[in-house]
Amino acid sequence: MADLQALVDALTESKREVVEQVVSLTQAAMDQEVDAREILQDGLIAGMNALGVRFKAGEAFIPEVFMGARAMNAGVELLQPKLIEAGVQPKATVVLGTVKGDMHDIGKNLVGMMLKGAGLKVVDIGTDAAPEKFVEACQAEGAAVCAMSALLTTTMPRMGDVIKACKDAGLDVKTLIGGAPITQAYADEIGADGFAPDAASAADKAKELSGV
Ligand code: B1M
Repeated sequence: MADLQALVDALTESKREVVEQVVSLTQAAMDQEVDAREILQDGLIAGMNALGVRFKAGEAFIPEVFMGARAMNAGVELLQPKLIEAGVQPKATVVLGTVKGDMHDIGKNLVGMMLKGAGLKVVDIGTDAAPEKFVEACQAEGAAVCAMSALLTTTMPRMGDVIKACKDAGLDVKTLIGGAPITQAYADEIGADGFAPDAASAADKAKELSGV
């Protein structure tokens, strides 16, 4: 019997050797012919969720989350052919970017990793992204959620511009915002559908907003 709990534990603890551990535990589960969806859901995603909980509680830090995300990506890569065979599709698509005028991307990248860890497809449009770029990507990808990051008080207002551009384009998309200066009060003020204070909460919120 494959030990998916060991996979969950390796990701939750996210120690220095987590990438090697996850690759070898994923391979072992595949060798024992455990269903790829089970390995993904009950091993990799469950482990990343647990690491997210530790991160939110201040028990794990950015390096552990980055390593965990790298390990998760390595595991998913290994599983990919089996997942395709099993017809596994991401649950929903999130377009993610840092708004116009803002080059900060460390937090955004962390959010992207947690979203992927939650089984969502992430279309990362990078930094300094104009409202039209968000709209085009949401249209092209049929995104359920348009997610924006801003780190500067001077670029926060660009989030309102993106929300307006999505509405003007008639998009059926929920908007999610976050970043160091952003608060729930600000989200309410500009009419965003959701706010998340950190990467793990962003994944929870994106799932809630996309209804998956
Ligand atoms: Co900049 N910078 N920076 N900077 N920088 C800050 C943000 C600043 C607070 C530093 C300071 O003065 N104390 C300050 C902003 C002040 C303000 O507006 N109130 C500042 C400034 C002023 C500037 C420049 C203007 C400096 C200058 O040139 N004079 C300039 C602006 C450039 C630009 O963007 N146009 C600038 C440049 C840079 C660097 C390029 C040097 C570098 C960025 C490198 C990069 O990102 N690739 C940089 C850095 C590293 C920082 C600090 C030190 C760290 C930011 C960071 O990555 N934190 C920052 C000071 C600080 O925060 N202590 C600072 C770690 C990251 C994991 O956290 O991004 O907050 P964070 O993400 C969190 C949450 O906010 C949340 O989840 C993440 C983790 O859980 N979150 C979301 C983020 N996005 C989310 C989206 C969501 C939900 C949650 O939903 C979609």
